Amino acid sequence: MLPYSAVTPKHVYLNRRRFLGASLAALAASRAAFAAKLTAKKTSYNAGAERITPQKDVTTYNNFYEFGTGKDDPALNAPKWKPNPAWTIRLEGEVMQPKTLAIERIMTLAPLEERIYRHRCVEAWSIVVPWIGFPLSALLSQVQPTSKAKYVAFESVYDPGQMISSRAAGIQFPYVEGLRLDEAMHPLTLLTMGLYGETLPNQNGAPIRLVVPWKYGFKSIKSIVRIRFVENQPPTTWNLSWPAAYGFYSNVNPMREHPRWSQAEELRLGEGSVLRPKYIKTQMFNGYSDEVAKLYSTLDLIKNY
Ligand SMILES: Nc1nc2c(c(=O)[nH]1)N[C@H]1C(S)=C(S)[C@@H](COP(=O)(O)O)O[C@H]1N2
Ligand SMILES: [Mo]
Repeated sequence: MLPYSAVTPKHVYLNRRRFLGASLAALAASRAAFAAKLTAKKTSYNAGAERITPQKDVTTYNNFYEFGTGKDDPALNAPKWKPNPAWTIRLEGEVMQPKTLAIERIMTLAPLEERIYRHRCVEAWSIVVPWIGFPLSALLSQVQPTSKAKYVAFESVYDPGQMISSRAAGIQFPYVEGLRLDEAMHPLTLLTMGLYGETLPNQNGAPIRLVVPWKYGFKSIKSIVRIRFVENQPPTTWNLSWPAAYGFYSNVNPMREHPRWSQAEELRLGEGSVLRPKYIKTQMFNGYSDEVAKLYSTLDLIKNY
């Protein structure tokens, strides 16, 4: 794994500059420096010999329903979005003392790492992405949960003036997700601010999103503004919209079919060709069994999908 300790102060500085609205030239320079550091320290995390998906596929074919339901809508519509430059995340609920943290402060909570993760969308396509971030646990440990806290509920930003309506999207906004507290604290669960050596493009969940690599992609909630510690399993957007298809856990599981399609295989984006698309076998927990299977040792994973 990539230890960023050597370059952290510079990163912190560069990121501050970026979020405080540095000039365009300084921004370009800081991005270049940021990218250069990352290339120098590139580390693969658990992706084996798999190829990193071309950046273009990752940023132009995806889901961000707030900007439209087509796979090319986020790349078409999200770049115009102006996320609040004074972005904050509110930590609240079953905690001793709720806290609101500014993005600049959040960036300093732990050394940034580059992690190459497989990402498996429930719609049976997959990508391999070099994310930049650090474990979510570094943020969660900024507050002290009460003994009642068993789950963590996440909420995305919703700006009706710049995003489509719930009715048009067919799902509830703001987009909400949830994890069990032990899943949220797991070292693989990444709070993510960048990809491919750059800050997150809007369509991938700027300025800060979750990446939970052993679960279907929709658990990786984008553009987070609120995190609530709760006692009971919280509602999640896709579960509310179609409970038979989308459960709370949504661990990648090739044995458990979606009502409309098999989950045994996935289309790897950016490889193969139109005539010969590359399909590969989907792995249990998306290939992260060694790390996470023990979290579910007492659960029936067909019932608890
Ligand atoms: N707020 C919000 N978060 C979201 C979504 C969304 O529509 N809105 N889509 C999810 C789905 S279905 C997937 S596959 C991933 C896609 O992440 P990526 O675009 O970075 O690949 O984001 C997830 N997070
Ligand atoms: Mo997805």
